[in-house]
Amino acid sequence: MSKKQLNVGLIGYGFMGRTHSNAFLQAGRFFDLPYKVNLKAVCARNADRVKAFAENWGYESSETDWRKLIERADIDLIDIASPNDTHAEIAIAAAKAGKMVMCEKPLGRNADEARAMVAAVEAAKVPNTVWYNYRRVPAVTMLKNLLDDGRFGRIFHYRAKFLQDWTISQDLPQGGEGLWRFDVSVAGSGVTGDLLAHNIDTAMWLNGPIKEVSAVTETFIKERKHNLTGDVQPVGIDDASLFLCRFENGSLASFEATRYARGHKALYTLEINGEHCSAFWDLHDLHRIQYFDHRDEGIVRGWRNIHVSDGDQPYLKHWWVPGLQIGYEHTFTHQFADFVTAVGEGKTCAPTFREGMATDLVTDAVLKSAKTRQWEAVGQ
Ligand code: SOE
Repeated sequence: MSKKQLNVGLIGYGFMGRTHSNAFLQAGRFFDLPYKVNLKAVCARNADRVKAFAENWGYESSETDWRKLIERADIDLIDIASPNDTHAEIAIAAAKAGKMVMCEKPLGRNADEARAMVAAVEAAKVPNTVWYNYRRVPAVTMLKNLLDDGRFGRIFHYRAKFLQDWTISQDLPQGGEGLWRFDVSVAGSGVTGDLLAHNIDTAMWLNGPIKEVSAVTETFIKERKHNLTGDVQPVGIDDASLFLCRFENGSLASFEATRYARGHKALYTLEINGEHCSAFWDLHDLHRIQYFDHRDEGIVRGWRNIHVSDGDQPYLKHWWVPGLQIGYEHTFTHQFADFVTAVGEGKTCAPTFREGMATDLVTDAVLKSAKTRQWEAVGQ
């Protein structure tokens, strides 16, 4: 029997538009999905470039107005890969039109936007998910399984960092294509919403909700030329953001994100310390987990360096043969495969919009605490 069709309409063709398109193409080749996925249309404002993108990735058609894309009866799923200031409006309209919605992180520019998005998808009862892709690195998913097994015992500490260095130059303008992450009105915040949001999403998935935070942020370069106006304007984003927090399970944590750590391009690291075990993961070595179990026989006790590449480890039986590792782009393929599978089974796919909102509530508390210089409770 031939499979049911799932027609995708993508909005945005930047870096994330490419990672998502690759996932749409790969998922059905490596996973047994309940639907045949069709790349129906891609939408972006520049007609020539969106056509070229459609040709390159195999989309059947293109649009330059997202409202038209949402109105199309031949689209089942709207995927939002456009800048942060477009997420809420598009997601709410898509949900009202009865479309499934996938949205790039962060869900909203703040928790109020996220709340409205959650209300829209839940009222319309449409499948939804936020692309927090790092959950689906096999080594990170395996760590989640180890924690859920109860091997670690009580958790005491969590430590996470996301370090980059691409914005150090004073000459880099803000705003416009590729540089909208510098424009606070578009991005919502700087590294807090862009990088820490990843750390927070993974942390809460692994270690439960965050209760309260104490943060410090800094904007090192105070003014930059704006690409759209040509004027030198104040910079409204945070260039670095650090916070301490307490999880609901009583564990303590520290988080740090910056775009000013010379030499680091995308150094996402996390460590968790429990009563019996500790584990460490590093995006630059993404197929490995460093794992320590105090219950090992003393004479051989020590840190194990586990190469997560075997068929019985998460996602890997779908790829090559044992020992051959996979990489960054696969995390998006895993999320899309999980989403389509969940839709087929009438289940939700984590992180849902509601779970994405939980991260926005923490980033809001971080930004608030940096302003008030007080501990702030995470809102509801
Ligand atoms: C920023 O440089 C960025 O591209 C983020 O926006 C992504 O979410 C992150 O995965 C890599 O870095």
